Amino acid sequence: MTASTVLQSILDPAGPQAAYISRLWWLMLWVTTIVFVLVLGFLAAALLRRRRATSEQSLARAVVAAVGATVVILFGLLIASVWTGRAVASLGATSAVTIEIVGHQFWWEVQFDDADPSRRVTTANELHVPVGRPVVLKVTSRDVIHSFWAPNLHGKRDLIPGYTTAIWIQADRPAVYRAQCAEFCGKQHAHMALDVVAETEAQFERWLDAQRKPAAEPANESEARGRDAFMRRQCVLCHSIRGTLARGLVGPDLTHLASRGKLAAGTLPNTRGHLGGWIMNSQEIKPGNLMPPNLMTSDELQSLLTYLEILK
Ligand code: HEC
Ligand SMILES: [Cu+2]
Repeated sequence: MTASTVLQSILDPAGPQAAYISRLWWLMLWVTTIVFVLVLGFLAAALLRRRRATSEQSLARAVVAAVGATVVILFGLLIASVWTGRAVASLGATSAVTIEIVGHQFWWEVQFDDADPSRRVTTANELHVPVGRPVVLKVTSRDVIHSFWAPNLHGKRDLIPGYTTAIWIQADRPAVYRAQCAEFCGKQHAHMALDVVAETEAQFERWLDAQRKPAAEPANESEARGRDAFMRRQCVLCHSIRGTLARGLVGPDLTHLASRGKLAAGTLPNTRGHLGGWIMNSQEIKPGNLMPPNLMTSDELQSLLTYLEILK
């Protein structure tokens, strides 16, 4: 991964929508802070002057003025919030990169559609987008309600089973932005993260081209043994590796597993050691996730890892 990872925060906006949201946040913070300070100021003044008599008339005038100011301020904030809601709803662009995101317990399926099915790209837990271009995310869920939230880019959006909604984002500078499931979806909800990799147009096209290729073929005996192990075991029932017989749709597509930075929705760095641990018993690492443990000899595991590592 080339770009640096930035802190996951709504206060560090990296796109137009997030900028609107953070501006609203600052406006509300300042307005409420000023109101708070004023109220405390009046309270202190009232305590200090309590012995002096005040005419009923001036008291009534003060109350009316305070109620008036409250109404004006609340209306102001309401207008700002409705305006922000409208502004973030769309980028008003006529063309955009369209990407489908499907939430699963507890990982993200990412699909780049294409009229030509052979050019369609399916990946998981990593979303690549070109910098400076509007992107439409069509989001839905296969099981329960999840919520897509990349705070540096946009607000939250629920992923609802059987229902697709669109969310516009645009990343203005290259970096890796962390997104997180923001709607409690089960035991491993907290381990359901997604990296949004914003890169230059050229890098993005190169990445997309690489993802379009079918999986790498084994080049030696150990890699071939690893692939046999994968095809012989239940892995094929749940995972797809394009260009092979593995067509499972229960778990993440593994065609280009080795190109991803992390494993299991941001839970582990993608290294050989972590991959081995995950395959042997992912329940130790992410208890309650939907992949069963796999008992195998160390020989079989090593060749399986050697094979999975060529899936760049
Ligand atoms: C019953 C279905 C099932 C079987 C069988 C299964 N997996 Fe999985 N696998 C999953 C699911 C579901 C996930 C996503 C888990 C999560 O992140 O919550 C997953 C995740 C993974 C990941 C991480 C992928 C990523 O993008 O982070 C790897 C690698 C993997 N499985 C390899 C294997 C291998 C190798 C086998 C066979 C030895 C196997 N799996 C068998 C369902 C299965
Ligand atoms: Cu979730």
